[in-house]
Amino acid sequence: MKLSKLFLPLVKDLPADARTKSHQLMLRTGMIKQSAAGIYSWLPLGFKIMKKIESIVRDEQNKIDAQEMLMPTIQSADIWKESGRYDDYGEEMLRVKDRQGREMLYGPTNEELITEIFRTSIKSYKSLPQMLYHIQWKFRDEIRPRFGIMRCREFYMKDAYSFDIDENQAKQSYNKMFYAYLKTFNKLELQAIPMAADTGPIGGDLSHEFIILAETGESNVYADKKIFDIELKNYKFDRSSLEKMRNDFSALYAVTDEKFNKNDFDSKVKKSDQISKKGIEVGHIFYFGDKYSIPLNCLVDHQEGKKIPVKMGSYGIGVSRLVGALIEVNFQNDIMKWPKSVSPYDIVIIPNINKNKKQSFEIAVKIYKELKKQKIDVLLDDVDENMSAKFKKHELIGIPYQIIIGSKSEENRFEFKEVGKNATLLSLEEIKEIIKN
Ligand code: 5CA
Repeated sequence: MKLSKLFLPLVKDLPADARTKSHQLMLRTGMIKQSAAGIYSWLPLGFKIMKKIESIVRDEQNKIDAQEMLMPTIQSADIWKESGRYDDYGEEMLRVKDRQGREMLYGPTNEELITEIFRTSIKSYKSLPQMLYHIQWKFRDEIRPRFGIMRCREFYMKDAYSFDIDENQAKQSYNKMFYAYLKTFNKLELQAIPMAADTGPIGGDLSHEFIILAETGESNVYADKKIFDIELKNYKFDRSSLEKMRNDFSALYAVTDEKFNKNDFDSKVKKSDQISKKGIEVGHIFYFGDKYSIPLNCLVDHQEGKKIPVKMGSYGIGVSRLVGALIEVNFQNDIMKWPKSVSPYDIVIIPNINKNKKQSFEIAVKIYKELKKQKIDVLLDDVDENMSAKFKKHELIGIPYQIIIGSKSEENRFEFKEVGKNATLLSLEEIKEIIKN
């Protein structure tokens, strides 16, 4: 892609409410545009990054054999009346009427709808366990939407639902998801801490939030820093190893405000190991047994011939919120560097048009074509502006690798720079190798 053709509406004047790094950067680089309070359009740059995050989330769900599907955003109020949550959910739920006067709503989550689908489709214990997920827009009429897409009203979520015959099996599903979440966040180069959590309007008695430490986070986090020493690679994907993994995490103190108790914290964690910081919740998982299957009558035939309610859990990841979380973590000293796995482009070529303009540009185009041929997703900065303006712009766009064509480049060796590191002179072959690895 040529930068001159990219739809990248850079914004200089930020609204007063843009106070966090992620909100500011996303507006400045034209990743998003607000269309109403807490509702945003995702413009090409932001959308591309979000889609890459989505694809990593999807891969890790598929790896644990969760099956992807797609439920609608608009749901009938009837099933929510069956579960009892239609009234309980309160003003966060956006309620609408269709032309026949039927009560509908924009889904804030999907426990009811998936249970309704399941109860009419699966009749026997032999079809269990099942794990289904979708990645779909949600709407919650948050009382105070803020921080851009971090706490907005319409947001993009991966939500998965597990169905098991008994509590024991359901907890195995929970552990699998726990593992998949840690893998997902690792791939995004984020260190997520699983924390014992309250269950809120979703319900149930077992729940973990996955939290990324960041100054602008909304949650207060209290944890034992030994939790960072637990390494996922030490666990296998089998029942007992996954159980051990969850127990190892649970043995260390890690909670947010709602579960915080100062006496416990001080008695369980020695002072020098205490972390007391802010964090961003990027995922939340729940085991709630038959909270929905009983009222919605979601039963399966059991071995002894009697019908029993399935045991369920639900598992959410804030896919759109993750875009902001990655910025909060990676935007340092006014320089953004996307993790390679989600960067909008693999590399950017910046010809020095201050000197030997025509020649630099010709070399840049040649390299651009060559990298494209190799299926490397490359951005060519062909905009006619001075070098300092160019560098400033790329410090915000955050592509991790740059080729700078200018005075320092030799005939067949070019100035190559990984953001945050010193530039080196490399041949195109060497550059290709680095990008491909
Ligand atoms: N049904 C469950 C699990 S599928 C559920 O809805 N859980 S949740 O309420 O915790 O939401 C899951 C994730 O969505 C959160 O961890 C958070 O990352 C994201 N999220 C929730 N509310 C918002 C919001 N207003 N704006 C952006 N992301 C949000």
